[in-house]
Amino acid sequence: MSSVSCRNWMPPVKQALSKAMVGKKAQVRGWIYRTRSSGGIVFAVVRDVTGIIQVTVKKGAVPHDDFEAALKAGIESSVAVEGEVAEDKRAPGGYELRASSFKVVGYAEAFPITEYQSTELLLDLRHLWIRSREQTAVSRIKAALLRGAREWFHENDYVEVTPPIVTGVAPEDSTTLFQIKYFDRIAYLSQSAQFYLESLIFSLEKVYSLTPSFRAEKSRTPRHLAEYWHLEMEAAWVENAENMEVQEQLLTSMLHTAVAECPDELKMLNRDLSKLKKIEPPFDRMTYAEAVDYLQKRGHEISWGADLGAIEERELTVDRQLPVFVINYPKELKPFYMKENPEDQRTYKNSDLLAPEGYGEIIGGSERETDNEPMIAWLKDKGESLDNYKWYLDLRRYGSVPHSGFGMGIERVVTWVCGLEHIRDAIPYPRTVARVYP
Ligand code: NSS
Repeated sequence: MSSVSCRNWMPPVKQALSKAMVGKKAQVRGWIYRTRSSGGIVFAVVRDVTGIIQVTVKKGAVPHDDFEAALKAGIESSVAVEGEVAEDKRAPGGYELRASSFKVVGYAEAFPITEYQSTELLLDLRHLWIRSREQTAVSRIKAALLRGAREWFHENDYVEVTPPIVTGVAPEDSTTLFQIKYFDRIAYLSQSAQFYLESLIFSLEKVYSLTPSFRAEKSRTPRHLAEYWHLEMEAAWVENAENMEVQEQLLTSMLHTAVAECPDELKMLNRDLSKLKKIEPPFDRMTYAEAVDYLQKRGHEISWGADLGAIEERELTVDRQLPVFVINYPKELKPFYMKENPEDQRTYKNSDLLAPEGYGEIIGGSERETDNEPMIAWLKDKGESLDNYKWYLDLRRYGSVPHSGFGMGIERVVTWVCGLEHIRDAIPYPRTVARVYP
């Protein structure tokens, strides 16, 4: 319980201690990261938004109650400290705050996370684990990537739009839809905003959205979430070659923003900044047929028409430093809305962008079919109700234009940029087959 009113405190300095502050008064508010006491001194390392700061609380240098509070306060207790900045080589960062006042704002019970914990326990205690320095670094890098994306779209005249999450259509795969009871009928959680973005290009021409997408995929893999953040764009008058150029530029701009704004966070995650800095367009393009050929030569049992899974995508990218586009997939492997490739009618004008170092697919994109005839034939063939798609088919009936777009899985990008082993660490509260708690 609070033993001090925060209102009585001046806002603390939100910057790390530095040489210029030595001898000056400063205030710190934060949470105890670790603490020990010896011979009338408490050494409390306090964590705040700037990092960690060592605070020394000396008996006699603070009021008696403050010293008792410093002795009593355990890990994750929230504290407010005033004192003088001093240089000390042994302190993390080289500086410490010598307390003249030490108030506990909220005592913490014995913190349930200690050094070695199972993955399951850390997921059960996710609401506490997200305070960790690794998780904090990932959150900052993710925010920088998203800011980089928004800036790029803004500079290139795209309009951010807000498509619905509750929908009646399955743009990707009707077997991975989450059904919800929607008043007295069934509806679905969105798999992709694509169809809605397509409808908006007829007025805004260049649009994008950032929304949660939902996939009821039973697969427990290190790259699938049931709920992920989807950055999607759609543009009128754009063919697939230009669509890929947009992806290269957007992704590069996102990476450069993250490297510029979060170098310390990336280093803390052991990420080699020089690798990320080198990423610049153009990225290589290889056809699906070339990819199959490459895989066969490396001993993979794969033939034309088979999908590229995590293992194949790993092989295609493990030795690469730049992302690579795989283009022109066989029609059977991709959804019905894609435009046929006039140079090989067995394939579409589409691309998957694979991240380097073995990470694999981060973006799926294509030029879109502009005529209803092949789409209606496909839907009928699959036994889909044309009524559900009537509005989508209308888009081709009233002034159809060439257009393209793509969707980027934000947590896939974060997994790669942060060098994570599992996608669940790219989101504060991962939703997987086994988990909706906390
Ligand atoms: O299914 S996609 O490949 N394509 C679409 O949804 C298009 N309708 C997007 C568009 O053109 N507007 O998904 C796009 C990306 C894919 O490349 C992955 O990076 C990511 O979305 N994705 C996922 N991330 C995490 N977990 C899961 N389950 C997942 N599924 C796709």
